[in-house]
Amino acid sequence: MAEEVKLFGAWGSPSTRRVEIALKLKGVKYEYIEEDLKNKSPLLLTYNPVHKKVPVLLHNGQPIAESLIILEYIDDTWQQQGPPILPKDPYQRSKARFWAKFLDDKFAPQIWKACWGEGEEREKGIEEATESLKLLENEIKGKKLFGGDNLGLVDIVAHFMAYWSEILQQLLGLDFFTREKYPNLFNWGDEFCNCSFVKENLPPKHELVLIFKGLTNSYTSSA
Ligand SMILES: N[C@@H](CCC(=O)N[C@@H](CS)C(=O)NCC(=O)O)C(=O)O
Repeated sequence: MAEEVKLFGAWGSPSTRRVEIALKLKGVKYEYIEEDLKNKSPLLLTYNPVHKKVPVLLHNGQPIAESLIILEYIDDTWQQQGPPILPKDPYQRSKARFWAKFLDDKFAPQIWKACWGEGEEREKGIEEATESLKLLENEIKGKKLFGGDNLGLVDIVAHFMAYWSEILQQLLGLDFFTREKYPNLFNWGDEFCNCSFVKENLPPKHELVLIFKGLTNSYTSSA
Protein backbone atom coordinates (compact mmCIF):
# COMPACT_ATOMS: atom_id res chain seq x y z
CA MET A 1 0.00 0.00 0.00
CA ALA A 2 1.34 3.42 -0.93
CA GLU A 3 2.17 5.63 2.03
CA GLU A 4 0.23 8.82 2.57
CA VAL A 5 2.37 11.69 3.81
CA LYS A 6 0.91 15.17 3.98
CA LEU A 7 2.38 18.29 5.50
CA PHE A 8 0.17 21.16 6.61
CA GLY A 9 2.36 24.24 6.76
CA ALA A 10 2.76 27.90 5.99
CA TRP A 11 5.50 29.09 3.68
CA GLY A 12 6.71 31.84 5.98
CA SER A 13 6.86 29.48 8.97
CA PRO A 14 10.33 28.43 10.18
CA SER A 15 8.80 25.40 11.97
CA THR A 16 7.33 24.21 8.69
CA ARG A 17 10.70 24.66 6.95
CA ARG A 18 12.28 22.37 9.56
CA VAL A 19 9.91 19.56 8.66
CA GLU A 20 10.39 20.08 4.93
CA ILE A 21 14.17 19.98 5.33
CA ALA A 22 13.88 16.71 7.29
CA LEU A 23 11.53 15.11 4.74
CA LYS A 24 13.86 16.11 1.88
CA LEU A 25 16.90 14.87 3.81
CA LYS A 26 15.23 11.47 4.20
CA GLY A 27 13.91 11.46 0.65
CA VAL A 28 10.29 11.09 1.80
CA LYS A 29 7.71 12.05 -0.80
CA TYR A 30 4.92 14.18 0.59
CA GLU A 31 2.05 16.39 -0.37
CA TYR A 32 2.32 19.95 0.91
CA ILE A 33 -0.81 21.78 1.99
CA GLU A 34 -0.44 25.51 2.50
CA GLU A 35 -2.51 26.89 5.37
CA ASP A 36 -3.78 30.44 5.64
CA LEU A 37 -2.89 31.19 9.27
CA LYS A 38 -5.47 33.98 9.39
CA ASN A 39 -8.17 31.55 8.32
CA LYS A 40 -7.12 28.07 9.41
CA SER A 41 -8.73 25.13 7.67
CA PRO A 42 -11.12 22.82 9.58
CA LEU A 43 -8.65 20.01 8.80
CA LEU A 44 -5.77 21.79 10.56
CA LEU A 45 -7.98 22.42 13.60
CA THR A 46 -9.02 18.76 13.62
CA TYR A 47 -5.44 17.51 13.34
CA ASN A 48 -3.94 19.94 15.85
CA PRO A 49 -6.83 20.80 18.19
CA VAL A 50 -4.49 21.58 21.12
CA HIS A 51 -2.17 24.19 19.61
CA LYS A 52 -4.01 24.93 16.33
CA LYS A 53 -0.66 25.61 14.65
CA VAL A 54 1.39 24.47 11.71
CA PRO A 55 3.26 22.30 11.01
CA VAL A 56 1.23 19.11 11.19
CA LEU A 57 2.44 15.94 9.53
CA LEU A 58 -0.22 13.45 8.51
CA HIS A 59 1.15 9.95 8.04
CA ASN A 60 -1.35 7.34 6.83
CA GLY A 61 -4.13 9.32 8.46
CA GLN A 62 -2.33 9.86 11.80
CA PRO A 63 -1.56 13.48 12.70
CA ILE A 64 1.67 14.50 14.43
CA ALA A 65 2.08 18.07 15.71
CA GLU A 66 5.00 20.14 17.10
CA SER A 67 8.03 20.39 14.84
CA LEU A 68 10.59 18.86 17.26
CA ILE A 69 8.34 15.84 17.74
CA ILE A 70 7.72 15.60 14.00
CA LEU A 71 11.48 15.63 13.32
CA GLU A 72 12.02 12.69 15.68
CA TYR A 73 9.01 10.89 14.18
CA ILE A 74 10.49 11.27 10.70
CA ASP A 75 13.84 9.96 11.91
CA ASP A 76 12.24 6.96 13.64
CA THR A 77 9.81 6.12 10.85
CA TRP A 78 12.18 6.36 7.89
CA GLN A 79 15.21 4.95 9.67
CA GLN A 80 16.30 2.95 6.65
CA GLN A 81 16.06 5.95 4.38
CA GLY A 82 18.60 8.75 4.06
CA PRO A 83 21.04 9.89 6.77
CA PRO A 84 20.01 9.88 10.45
CA ILE A 85 18.71 13.14 11.94
CA LEU A 86 19.60 12.20 15.54
CA PRO A 87 22.90 10.54 16.46
CA LYS A 88 22.74 6.86 17.50
CA ASP A 89 24.92 7.28 20.59
CA PRO A 90 22.65 7.96 23.61
CA TYR A 91 24.86 10.74 25.00
CA GLN A 92 25.16 12.52 21.64
CA ARG A 93 21.40 12.07 21.18
CA SER A 94 20.71 13.73 24.52
CA LYS A 95 23.06 16.59 23.63
CA ALA A 96 21.29 17.17 20.31
CA ARG A 97 17.92 17.21 22.09
CA PHE A 98 19.33 19.57 24.72
CA TRP A 99 20.42 22.17 22.16
CA ALA A 100 17.25 21.81 20.11
CA LYS A 101 15.19 22.48 23.24
CA PHE A 102 17.48 25.34 24.20
CA LEU A 103 16.91 26.96 20.80
CA ASP A 104 13.14 26.69 21.07
CA ASP A 105 12.53 27.31 24.76
CA LYS A 106 15.23 29.84 25.56
CA PHE A 107 16.76 31.41 22.48
CA ALA A 108 13.62 31.91 20.35
CA PRO A 109 11.77 33.99 23.00
CA GLN A 110 14.93 36.08 23.55
CA ILE A 111 15.19 36.78 19.82
CA TRP A 112 11.51 37.67 19.73
CA LYS A 113 12.00 40.16 22.56
CA ALA A 114 15.18 41.55 20.95
CA CYS A 115 13.37 42.15 17.67
CA TRP A 116 9.87 43.16 18.69
CA GLY A 117 10.20 44.26 22.27
CA GLU A 118 9.93 47.94 23.04
CA GLY A 119 12.47 50.11 24.83
CA GLU A 120 13.92 48.38 27.89
CA GLU A 121 12.30 45.07 26.98
CA ARG A 122 14.16 45.09 23.67
CA GLU A 123 17.45 45.96 25.38
CA LYS A 124 16.94 43.06 27.78
CA GLY A 125 16.12 40.77 24.86
CA ILE A 126 19.33 41.77 23.07
CA GLU A 127 21.36 41.19 26.24
CA GLU A 128 19.85 37.73 26.78
CA ALA A 129 20.11 36.75 23.11
CA THR A 130 23.76 37.84 23.11
CA GLU A 131 24.48 35.50 26.02
CA SER A 132 22.84 32.62 24.15
CA LEU A 133 24.64 33.47 20.90
CA LYS A 134 27.97 33.28 22.73
CA LEU A 135 27.07 29.79 23.97
CA LEU A 136 26.09 28.69 20.48
CA GLU A 137 29.24 30.26 18.97
CA ASN A 138 31.25 28.15 21.39
CA GLU A 139 29.22 25.01 20.69
CA ILE A 140 29.82 25.19 16.92
CA LYS A 141 33.52 26.07 17.25
CA GLY A 142 35.73 23.59 15.37
CA LYS A 143 32.73 21.82 13.78
CA LYS A 144 31.37 22.08 10.27
CA LEU A 145 27.78 21.60 11.40
CA PHE A 146 26.13 21.14 14.79
CA GLY A 147 25.66 17.51 13.74
CA GLY A 148 29.42 17.21 13.05
CA ASP A 149 30.16 16.45 9.40
CA ASN A 150 26.54 15.74 8.65
CA LEU A 151 23.47 17.80 9.07
CA GLY A 152 21.40 16.81 12.12
CA LEU A 153 18.62 17.83 14.47
CA VAL A 154 20.27 20.99 15.85
CA ASP A 155 21.18 22.26 12.36
CA ILE A 156 17.59 21.82 11.23
CA VAL A 157 16.17 23.50 14.33
CA ALA A 158 18.72 26.35 14.20
CA HIS A 159 18.14 27.08 10.51
CA PHE A 160 16.40 30.31 11.41
CA MET A 161 19.77 31.71 12.48
CA ALA A 162 21.43 30.75 9.23
CA TYR A 163 19.16 32.60 6.89
CA TRP A 164 16.39 34.62 8.41
CA SER A 165 18.03 36.51 11.23
CA GLU A 166 20.30 38.66 9.06
CA ILE A 167 17.36 39.87 6.96
CA LEU A 168 15.28 40.48 10.03
CA GLN A 169 17.99 42.51 11.72
CA GLN A 170 18.51 44.62 8.60
CA LEU A 171 14.81 45.36 8.50
CA LEU A 172 14.67 46.30 12.14
CA GLY A 173 17.92 48.24 12.12
CA LEU A 174 19.59 45.91 14.64
CA ASP A 175 23.14 44.58 14.61
CA PHE A 176 23.65 42.34 17.60
CA PHE A 177 24.21 39.23 15.46
CA THR A 178 26.95 39.92 12.91
CA ARG A 179 29.65 37.94 11.10
CA GLU A 180 32.32 39.96 12.90
CA LYS A 181 30.99 39.04 16.34
CA TYR A 182 30.10 35.41 15.58
CA PRO A 183 32.38 34.11 12.80
CA ASN A 184 31.83 30.43 13.69
CA LEU A 185 28.06 30.72 13.58
CA PHE A 186 28.16 32.58 10.27
CA ASN A 187 30.49 29.96 8.75
CA TRP A 188 28.06 27.32 9.95
CA GLY A 189 25.20 29.30 8.33
CA ASP A 190 27.04 29.36 4.98
CA GLU A 191 27.71 25.64 5.19
CA PHE A 192 24.11 24.90 6.10
CA CYS A 193 22.56 27.07 3.38
CA ASN A 194 24.81 25.43 0.79
CA CYS A 195 23.28 21.97 1.33
CA SER A 196 21.23 21.45 -1.84
CA PHE A 197 17.99 20.35 -0.19
CA VAL A 198 18.22 23.25 2.27
CA LYS A 199 18.74 25.75 -0.54
CA GLU A 200 15.64 24.45 -2.36
CA ASN A 201 13.55 25.06 0.73
CA LEU A 202 14.50 28.57 1.66
CA PRO A 203 11.98 31.22 0.70
CA PRO A 204 13.50 33.93 -1.54
CA LYS A 205 14.94 36.78 0.54
CA HIS A 206 12.74 39.46 -1.05
CA GLU A 207 9.64 37.46 -0.08
CA LEU A 208 10.89 37.06 3.45
CA VAL A 209 11.25 40.81 3.68
CA LEU A 210 7.53 41.12 2.91
CA ILE A 211 6.62 38.59 5.60
CA PHE A 212 8.75 40.30 8.19
CA LYS A 213 7.33 43.69 7.25
CA GLY A 214 3.82 42.27 7.76
CA LEU A 215 4.85 40.78 11.09
CA THR A 216 6.49 43.99 12.21
CA ASN A 217 3.42 46.06 11.20
CA SER A 218 0.93 43.73 12.85
CA TYR A 219 3.03 43.58 15.99
CA THR A 220 3.41 47.34 16.25
CA SER A 221 -0.23 48.02 15.49
CA SER A 222 -1.47 45.51 18.08
CA ALA A 223 1.04 46.59 20.73
N1 LIG B 1 6.20 24.81 18.92
C1 LIG B 1 5.58 24.79 17.63
C2 LIG B 1 5.44 26.19 17.10
C3 LIG B 1 4.60 26.21 15.85
C4 LIG B 1 4.24 27.63 15.48
O1 LIG B 1 4.48 28.61 16.21
N2 LIG B 1 3.60 27.76 14.32
C5 LIG B 1 3.21 29.05 13.84
C6 LIG B 1 3.84 29.32 12.49
S1 LIG B 1 5.62 29.31 12.62
C7 LIG B 1 1.69 29.08 13.69
O2 LIG B 1 1.07 28.14 13.27
N3 LIG B 1 1.10 30.22 14.04
C8 LIG B 1 -0.31 30.41 13.94
C9 LIG B 1 -0.92 30.75 15.25
O3 LIG B 1 -0.20 30.88 16.26
O4 LIG B 1 -2.14 30.93 15.28
C10 LIG B 1 6.38 23.90 16.68
O5 LIG B 1 7.60 23.81 16.85
O6 LIG B 1 5.78 23.27 15.80
